[in-house]
Amino acid sequence: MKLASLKIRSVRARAVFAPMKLPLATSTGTVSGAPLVLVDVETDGGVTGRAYLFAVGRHNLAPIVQLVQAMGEMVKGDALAPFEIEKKLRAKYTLLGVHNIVLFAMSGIDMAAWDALGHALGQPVVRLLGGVPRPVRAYNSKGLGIQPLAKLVREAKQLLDEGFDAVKLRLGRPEAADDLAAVRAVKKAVGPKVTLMVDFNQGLSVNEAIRRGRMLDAEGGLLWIEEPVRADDFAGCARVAAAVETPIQIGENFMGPEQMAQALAAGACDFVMPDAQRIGGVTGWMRAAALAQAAGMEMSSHLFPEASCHLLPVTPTAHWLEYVDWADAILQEPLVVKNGQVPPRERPGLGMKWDEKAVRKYAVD
Ligand code: SMN
Ligand code: MG
Repeated sequence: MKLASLKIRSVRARAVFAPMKLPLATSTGTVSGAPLVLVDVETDGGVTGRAYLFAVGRHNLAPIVQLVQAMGEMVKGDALAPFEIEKKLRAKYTLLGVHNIVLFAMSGIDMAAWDALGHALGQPVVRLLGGVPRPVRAYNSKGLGIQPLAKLVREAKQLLDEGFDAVKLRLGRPEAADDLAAVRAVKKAVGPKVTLMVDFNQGLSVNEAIRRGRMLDAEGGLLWIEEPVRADDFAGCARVAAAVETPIQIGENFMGPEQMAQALAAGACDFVMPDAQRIGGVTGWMRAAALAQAAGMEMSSHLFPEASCHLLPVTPTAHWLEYVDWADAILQEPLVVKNGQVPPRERPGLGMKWDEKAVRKYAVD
């Protein structure tokens, strides 16, 4: 298919609230369902590109849908060229600010546009980016929220039985000793071969993060400590990273590669884990990957496993894929994980097709 004749005809955005098998209780809020915005970029050539966005809360669906639709009007008739689309939309939103849900909407259009390119060329997005589909190491990030220890331990075993050898615990209980007890209980139950990460979801002050970080250093055996303090407090996070031995992981809240560059300049962390919808889709991810490469820093993904399994194989410092199944309910062929890896996928684009029956069932007006 000739790309030169491939123009955007319309952009469709639909809201769904998909059921979640395991709710996730973090120190700063609970997620118990998946509010998703489905983005369809339709082209004159009859090719459609698809991507979804995660709205975090149901109440955020409507404004994100409206932003995607407004941006869709702006790019109607334009070439199916993600670089050009990003440049145009960024310019249109400069005075408002390219942050948060504005950036989510741009990222959704970007990912759907890359998916459409993949379909037009009959190639997976990883190949368009110069890579080859490869198995990607993944940890199971469903569940393991803040909950009673017996339930936590049962859930950890169950999540590993799904074919993983790595899981992430959410910490940030009111008492540090209770966090330590949770880590110990899970470590004891799963044994030393399992990789464990922990996530405070921004719940601590800088001083408390240093105190709990040192406590976890002494306990040992954790691959990373994630988001100990407020996501945009790079100076504070740098103090934590300097004081704590266990690597500090941040990045799910980087608003574009520009903010990631600021975090790196501040020495805020040891590892990064951008989120496809906050970093600017496929286009933003590739820029972030170059920053991580220049910094010599391991880069993992946050959510969006379907897109991330195309992105990590072209990330020079690729680390771990975060696996969740939150879009499974509306996908025709959800991602599978075997032996702790997402196997290579050869289907075109990002490889997602909507299960339209499920989309109707979970639709939100
Ligand atoms: C997380 C992800 C999505 C919603 C809430 C919390 C968590 C993670 O920080 O890293 O998985
Ligand atoms: Mg996190």
